[in-house]
Amino acid sequence: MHRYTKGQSSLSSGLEYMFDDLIFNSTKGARLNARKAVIVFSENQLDVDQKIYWDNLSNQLGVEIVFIGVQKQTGAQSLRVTGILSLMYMENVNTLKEIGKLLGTEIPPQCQTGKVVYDHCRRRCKCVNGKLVNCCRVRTQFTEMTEEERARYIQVIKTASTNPLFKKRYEAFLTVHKTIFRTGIHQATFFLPWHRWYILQYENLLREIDCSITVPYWESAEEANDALASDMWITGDHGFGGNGTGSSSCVQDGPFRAEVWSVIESAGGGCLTRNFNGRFPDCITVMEALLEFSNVSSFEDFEYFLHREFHDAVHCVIGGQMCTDNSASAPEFFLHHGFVDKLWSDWQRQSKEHTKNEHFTSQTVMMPATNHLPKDLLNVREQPGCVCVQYRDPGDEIYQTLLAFSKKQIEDLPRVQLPPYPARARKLFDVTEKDIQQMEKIRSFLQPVNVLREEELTGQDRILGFKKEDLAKEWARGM
Ligand SMILES: [Cu+2]
Repeated sequence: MHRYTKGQSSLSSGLEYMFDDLIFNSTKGARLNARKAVIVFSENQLDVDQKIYWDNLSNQLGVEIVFIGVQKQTGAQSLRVTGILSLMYMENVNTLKEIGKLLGTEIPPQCQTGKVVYDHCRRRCKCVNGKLVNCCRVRTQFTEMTEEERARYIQVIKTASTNPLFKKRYEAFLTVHKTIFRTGIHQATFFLPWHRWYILQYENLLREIDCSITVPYWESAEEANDALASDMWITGDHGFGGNGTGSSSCVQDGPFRAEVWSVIESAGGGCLTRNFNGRFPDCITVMEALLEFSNVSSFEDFEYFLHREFHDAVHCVIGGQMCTDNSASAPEFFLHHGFVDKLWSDWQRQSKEHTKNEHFTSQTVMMPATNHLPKDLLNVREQPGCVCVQYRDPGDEIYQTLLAFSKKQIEDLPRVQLPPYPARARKLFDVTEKDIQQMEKIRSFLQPVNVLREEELTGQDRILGFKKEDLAKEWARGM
């Protein structure tokens, strides 16, 4: 049976289940010679055009049309239904909303042209002539999500990793990253598009469990000097748990603690491990890199910064499995990669040439373990399977303030010096002497003009790597 759902009347799985019941169970044996049927819920009159449409469908294609009136006053007369159509009623149900309630789901709100509407899978859509169009999955900053949303995301990961229905595929999928770790996916050739593809596949898997899920991102740059201080690592059901402890570095608290959760077989099947150590580039530096290397021709420098200085460093500052080729088995992997992908998309959205730059469009070799060329993943809004993704910018004061500053203002902000590239990352990501030289060149652009010493910072400033007060001062000066 093929189901077609149109516009705001898209149907929840609960309703679909009811249809199955209605069509198949009430007419015994019908499954053997199934007929085409369209079921229309309506609480209003149908307009004339729609009636012609249904009549045509019925007469020309032999499709059976079943109308279900859900309002007390909805009768054959008001629906303008004629002889060829069937009409049924739902007793004691007066509105579509009530059907939703009855089935524990929600009927999407009325679609008014020009309005932004979220569909039943929480995709952000535009409403045009009663139809939901340009629907996009929205990925948000993890620590800005509500506690309930965070807990739900974590619960879905736990279902995928433990429920026999998903476990095998979940494990096989995460093992791919390890299997092909050294086949170019961590070199500039494939790094960004391959990981964008990987996040998408992971998200697709999680959405089989709960279609409202998207993979959040962790905006780690605002906690660059003390990553462990982030709300990412709280121990309730809405955090990823804290640092590893003891000589094993096993995580002993939170939803992924050793007692209740293990990493996949291919990663050894033991406890999740973490071993926080060191720091990575702060959010001023990240913003500066976006501005400093903003030209299409500077893509390679931007990629180098994002990839080596930022991505590699965060992996190894968290440590444990995150700093090994088993990194994908750590649940935070995808939130870290989500942020890297978001930063790439920030750089890309400057222009069409930025989105489809030659570095990738010129490549003619398929990416490892995929049926895709790098160019298939260049537009976040047009990913394989017609998936549109949108990153919602962080809403916090610091991010929003930095966003409003000029390049010169950003450069002048006092902050601590860039940390050295972690020695642990050098081996893991096969970083060569030539790479190190390239990094030195990029670093020379990004080192602060006005240097702060770490000892000068306390409280939140110590976590940030700069003084929040300096941001406020600069803001006031610029007004
Ligand atoms: Cu990777």
